[in-house]
Amino acid sequence: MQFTSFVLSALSIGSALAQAGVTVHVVRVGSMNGSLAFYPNNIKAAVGDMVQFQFAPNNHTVTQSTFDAPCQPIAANSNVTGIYSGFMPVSASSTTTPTYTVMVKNTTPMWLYCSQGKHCQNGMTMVINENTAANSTRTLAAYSALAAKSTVNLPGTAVSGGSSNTTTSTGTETGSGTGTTSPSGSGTSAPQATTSGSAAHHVRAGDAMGLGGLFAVAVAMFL
Ligand SMILES: *[C@@H]1O[C@H](CO)[C@@H](O)[C@H](O)[C@H]1NC(C)=O
Ligand SMILES: *[C@@H]1O[C@H](CO)[C@@H](O)[C@H](O)[C@H]1NC(C)=O
Ligand SMILES: *[C@@H]1O[C@H](CO)[C@@H](O)[C@H](O)[C@H]1NC(C)=O
Ligand SMILES: *[C@@H]1O[C@H](CO)[C@@H](O)[C@H](O)[C@H]1NC(C)=O
Ligand SMILES: *[C@@H]1O[C@H](CO)[C@@H](O)[C@H](O)[C@H]1NC(C)=O
Ligand SMILES: [Cu+2]
Repeated sequence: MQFTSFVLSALSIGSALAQAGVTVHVVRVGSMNGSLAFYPNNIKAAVGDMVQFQFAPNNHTVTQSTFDAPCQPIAANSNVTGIYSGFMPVSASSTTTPTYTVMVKNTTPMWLYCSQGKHCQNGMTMVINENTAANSTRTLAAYSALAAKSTVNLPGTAVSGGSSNTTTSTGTETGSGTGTTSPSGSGTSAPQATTSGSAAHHVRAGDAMGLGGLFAVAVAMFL
């Protein structure tokens, strides 16, 4: 099933990049059984970790907001530029997966949403390094509830904070099977957040990316 499939891609890429000493958290952006969301939507990432967003059909974004104003780019409400992937159109028949990869610069919570249509209001929201110890009201659930009530859903003005890539791999597809994993760790408070970084990965998704069955992915080249 889809979640298992997704986890497999995380494991594949994570283990490949582990050789380079880099922890990569893979987040799938898009629908899984018709539910628009980020999978997973609540992750803990250490400073220096990479977060790679992998875009499923049809046309999503990763956009950073403040906690208090979901569905609006963070730059509209703070001095932080924030991360913005731009729109990532992907056809249902695509065999490659566009990616957008950022490096985590600090552990300040990063609140993220998809700026397509009403996706932000309808559940495409997530957090990196939620920190309820610093402020117990700033939970993903509360952020999502605020998002649901937003009257706007705005994209960023320019792609920022990370590296995008639309991959066309010549690598051999490998890796089918099952696995389980979950994000773990505890957050710490930190100063203002910005994120930047770059990484280029070749990722080839099998046709199971969109429609069930086992997932196959090959990392042909990285960094
Ligand atoms: C997706 O839907 C199918 C059929 O309803 C179900 O068997 C499968 O478990 C679902 N997968 C997820 C990840 O919800
Ligand atoms: C942005 O930075 C300026 C100068 O440092 C400051 O005066 C202003 O209050 C900041 N605005 C926000 C929204 O933080
Ligand atoms: C993706 O969505 C954006 C915003 O709605 C739109 O401007 C763009 O044309 C879409 N791209 C494709 C290929 O549909
Ligand atoms: C906690 O977060 C809420 C929502 O952003 C904010 O209104 C409140 O002032 C924060 N509390 C503290 C102590 O910073
Ligand atoms: C995408 O990956 C290829 C191969 O690694 C690299 O040559 C290219 O510069 C990357 N593009 C971006 C925008 O990172
Ligand atoms: Cu979306």
